[in-house]
Amino acid sequence: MKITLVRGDITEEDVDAVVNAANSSLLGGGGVDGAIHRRGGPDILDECRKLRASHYGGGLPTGQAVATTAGRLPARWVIHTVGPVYSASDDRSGQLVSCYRESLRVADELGVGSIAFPAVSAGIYGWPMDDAARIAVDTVRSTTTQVADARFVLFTEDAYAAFDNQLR
Ligand code: AR6
Repeated sequence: MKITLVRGDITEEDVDAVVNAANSSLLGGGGVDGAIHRRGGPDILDECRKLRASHYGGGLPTGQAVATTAGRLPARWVIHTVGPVYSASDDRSGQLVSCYRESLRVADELGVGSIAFPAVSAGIYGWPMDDAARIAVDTVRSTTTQVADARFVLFTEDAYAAFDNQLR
């Protein structure tokens, strides 16, 4: 698998699947989640509501992933995953690892060739960027998958630098 870094807005990526740093409700929020629903339009939320009414009545658990349409985004699918809220006293890194693994598992089920990830948990959920980058890069690198092209799309200079440091 080829892993690359992009500085920019994940909603503009021309890939098969874009990963959303969602919350358990699947009903939208700020950060990447807000941007994806704004740019992708109402079809994404419609499918999320259907998931809540069927399979995920209690919400999507932390560390899991589920796909919907990408609506008007250039991508074909959005893979929603719920990162853990950072805690200094409780090691939740296993859940963050799971977000990347599960997203790639769902991507494989869909036959995705290219995928774009944001820095899951490293915004509103407070995960320190260097550690978020280490977990993201190590996990995607070490996961067996059919996905050929994985991109990390970083919104800020700091995030880009942290991921660049890990990739070297
Ligand atoms: N493209 C790429 N990266 C972005 C974009 C974008 N358009 N916008 C923000 N980022 P966050 P979390 C970066 O907060 O920490 C939502 O309310 C951002 O700078 O989006 O997992 C959800 O509904 C940061 O580096 O996700 C949840 O409630 C990274 O993406 C909660 O936030 C992740 O920041 C999830 O928090």
